[in-house]
Amino acid sequence: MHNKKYNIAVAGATGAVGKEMRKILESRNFPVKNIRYMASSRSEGKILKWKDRDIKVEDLQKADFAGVDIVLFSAGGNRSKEFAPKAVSSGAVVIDNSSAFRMDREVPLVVPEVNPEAALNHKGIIANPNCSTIQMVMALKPIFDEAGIRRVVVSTYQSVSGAGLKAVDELMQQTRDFLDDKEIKCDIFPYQMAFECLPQIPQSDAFGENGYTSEEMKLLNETRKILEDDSIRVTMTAVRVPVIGGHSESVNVETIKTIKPKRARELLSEFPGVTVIDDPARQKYPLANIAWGKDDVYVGRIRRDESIECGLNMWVVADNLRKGAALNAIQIAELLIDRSNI
Ligand code: 25A
Ligand code: L14
Repeated sequence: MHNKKYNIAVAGATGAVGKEMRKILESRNFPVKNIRYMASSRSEGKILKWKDRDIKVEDLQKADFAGVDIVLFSAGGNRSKEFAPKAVSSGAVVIDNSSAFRMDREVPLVVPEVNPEAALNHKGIIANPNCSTIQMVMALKPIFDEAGIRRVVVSTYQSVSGAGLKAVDELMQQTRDFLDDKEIKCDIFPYQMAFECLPQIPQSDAFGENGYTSEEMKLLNETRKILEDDSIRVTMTAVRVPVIGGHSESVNVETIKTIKPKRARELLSEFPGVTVIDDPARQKYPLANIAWGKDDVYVGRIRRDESIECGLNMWVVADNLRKGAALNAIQIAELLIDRSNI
């Protein structure tokens, strides 16, 4: 990296992902010259730290992006649609965590370990993929490069932190109320989330005409875009489980060429950002509680799919707010800086 420093803004700085962004920018020593935090009018004037400095949260609606080099957006799709173009016309590069622009042909969709080159063709906006997609493509990429992929069958076990801070509070409260024999209140989730699995993500407007949820369709469409292969077939079920942080996934891959579990383990171990935990004899496999707070994607339970000629099963776990959102976005910014694209 050069010695240049950058003016950064975080839009949605008070949210679950925004909070991780602030932590990660600090811990990775990101070359920050000046930093600004933006959120809704509810949070205007609130003081948040940047190292030992006090930073006042601005109302995104009123914010002027002049002089900002990079804006990290994580305030929901509607806010991105409204304010990202404004930031771009003031000369900033936008790295957007929402689904607003992901499938836009003009917008690169980037996981730096998987398709870094795509980022360099941006026209002002780069999209950060969905959390479940990111961890899955991290595990698929080395297998794809070695053996090709015909089809993927994925079921997700997604934590409530993906639905924001208020969703985490709701799970905690419901758990207490359940144990205390009190009435369970549901504001965010459509049903009781404590001690339950919900085959619906997100909480509202989830289902399309084909019966799949929008979260499920992201796993198909985003995977094809990132791996640049529209022939890959993907079928998926996305499930919310009462875990606070860390998404888990059962991933079944049908490859074009044979690949042995031992070889997959080797390739995955060598892949940057992936850690293999796979020792069935000692009951070692990835868990949400291992991944939570960490940067890597954890892969284990790697074994042959004995029902087909060429196939593998694996269990893939990552911190959905870090690699699934904030960390990946900041790695995209670092990639632009490294390649002198900004
Ligand atoms: O459905 P949408 O709109 O697409 O939103 C998607 C949701 O997904 C989360 C994010 O949740 C968002 O609500 N999200 C976004 N990207 C994600 C990703 N990649 C993601 N989740 C996982 N992976 P969140 O709650 O964690 O963060 C929301 C952030 O967006 C800011 N925001 C909301 N509306 C805004 C806005 N900013 C500008 N303009 C708007 N109209 C939001 O700011 C937050 O930073 P905030 O000011 O609402 O601060 C949140 C704090 O305020 C409390 N709070 C929230 N709502 C209320 C409230 N307090 C009182 N009354 C309320 N009605 C919260 O407790 C929190 O402390
Ligand atoms: O598309 O509610 O980035 O867990 C990520 C969080 C979609 C919803 C995205 C959740 C969102 C998802």
